[in-house]
Amino acid sequence: MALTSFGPPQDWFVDASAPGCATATGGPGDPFCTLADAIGAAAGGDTIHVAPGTYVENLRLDKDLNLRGTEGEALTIVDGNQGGTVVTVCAGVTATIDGFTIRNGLSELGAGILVDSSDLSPLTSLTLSSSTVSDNTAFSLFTARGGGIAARANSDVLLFRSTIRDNAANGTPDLVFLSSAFGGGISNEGSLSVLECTLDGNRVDAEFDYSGAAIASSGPLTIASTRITNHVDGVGRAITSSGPLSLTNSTLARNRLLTGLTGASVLSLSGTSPALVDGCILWDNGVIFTVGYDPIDDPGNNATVTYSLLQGGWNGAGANNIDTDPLFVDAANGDYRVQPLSPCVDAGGPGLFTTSRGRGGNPRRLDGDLDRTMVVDMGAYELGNVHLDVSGSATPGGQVTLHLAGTAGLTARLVVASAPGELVFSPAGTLFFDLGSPYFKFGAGTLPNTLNLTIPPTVPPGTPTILQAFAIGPPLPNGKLPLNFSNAVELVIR
Ligand SMILES: [Ca+2]
Ligand SMILES: [Ca+2]
Repeated sequence: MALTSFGPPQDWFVDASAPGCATATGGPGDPFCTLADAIGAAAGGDTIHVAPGTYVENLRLDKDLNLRGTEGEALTIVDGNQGGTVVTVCAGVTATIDGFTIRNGLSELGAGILVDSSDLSPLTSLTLSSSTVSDNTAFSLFTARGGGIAARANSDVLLFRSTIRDNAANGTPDLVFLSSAFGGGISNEGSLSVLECTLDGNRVDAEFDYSGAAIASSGPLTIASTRITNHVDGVGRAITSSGPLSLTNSTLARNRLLTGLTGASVLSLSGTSPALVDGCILWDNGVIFTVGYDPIDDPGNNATVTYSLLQGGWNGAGANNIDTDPLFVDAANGDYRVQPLSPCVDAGGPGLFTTSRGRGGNPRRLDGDLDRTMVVDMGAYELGNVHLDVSGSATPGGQVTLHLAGTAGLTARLVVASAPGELVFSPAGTLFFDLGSPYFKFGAGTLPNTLNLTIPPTVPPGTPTILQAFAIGPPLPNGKLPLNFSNAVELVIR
């Protein structure tokens, strides 16, 4: 906690398109025009609700704040206009940011987001969820660090269900300066967790020294159910890590070299910290080695690789690894889910689960091959036999359309529930609603199927609604039925 108010936490409102916002008080129905006005008015612990719009601002969070993009990341944009870092989390602050796109920053350090802590400050914390950090550039004549995000020492950062893409850390190509660049997507000197995220298309380049097109990390680093693809680094290092590393159920693919250079390793480890790679896919990275210390399998290393698919294999500590095509659905067009006959389905490790969902929202452990044994898949995505999408008008009396995709011919059922929850239910997966709250279920035909659902006119606005489907497979020889739960779709009736 940096600054605390003496009253209860307050809510503030921002809407750039609201009439009269220039003289507003920031209360409900009287929103400010800018986030800076709301940050100035708020006290530590307050929450700022931001309506859709593009806010051309460079923000400094100098107290504990919660920023909420009310309509989500696609519609709520903070644009730094290349006028420095877009969002700075000041030393000692605890901040949460949910539902924003943060873009177009330009600075030496942390162009999109800078978590500006130090060994001399109190712990600085950021949770970034359901957000996108894109098209930011760290540039320096000397050392550029953290194109998308830079987290300095003594920070604790959680990235959750977010996308970090098309950011860059660049040094000058001028021969006069021996420039360096680290962390095109993210530079971490604190403690970083990246859960159910996508890192794609970040770059790093400089004259003298450069590494970590996706992530350059010297502190504790945890990555799970995350896709890390299409990065460009002169020596092929998508991730460089010298601290303790846990990399689980993630996909590293199509990370590339700068033209004409030869590669080392897509995951480059240094130092003696333990590194665990479990349940991952490392494939088609255009490098000579997959995981390594330059050179790979340095007997002095401290890495263990288990239940993973590695192109080129692995000769170090660990077991149950394979070297065969993962059968992505369509990697060239950005679809890194695996096909039903992939060797990665139900082939992950039995013991280690750090997220409840795969990237894309399916339960993290599903019985993909319908043999009634629920096993996590290798890679960032979990193959499921049923997927639910909802479109339409989630209003009292409105109608929504439910699109049930999945394995043709399976029997589908649907649950409509009123409170979120999380309960693993072997062998079917995870229920994402609370069984102790009201819910009802009904038959939903045969996959694939489309159904219309009318929302009762008596449902009050603001009511949360969770929809989840399940698929029932053909009976096994012992008469038992295989089951899969789908992703959950969470609606708020407005
Ligand atoms: Ca599975
Ligand atoms: Ca199975």
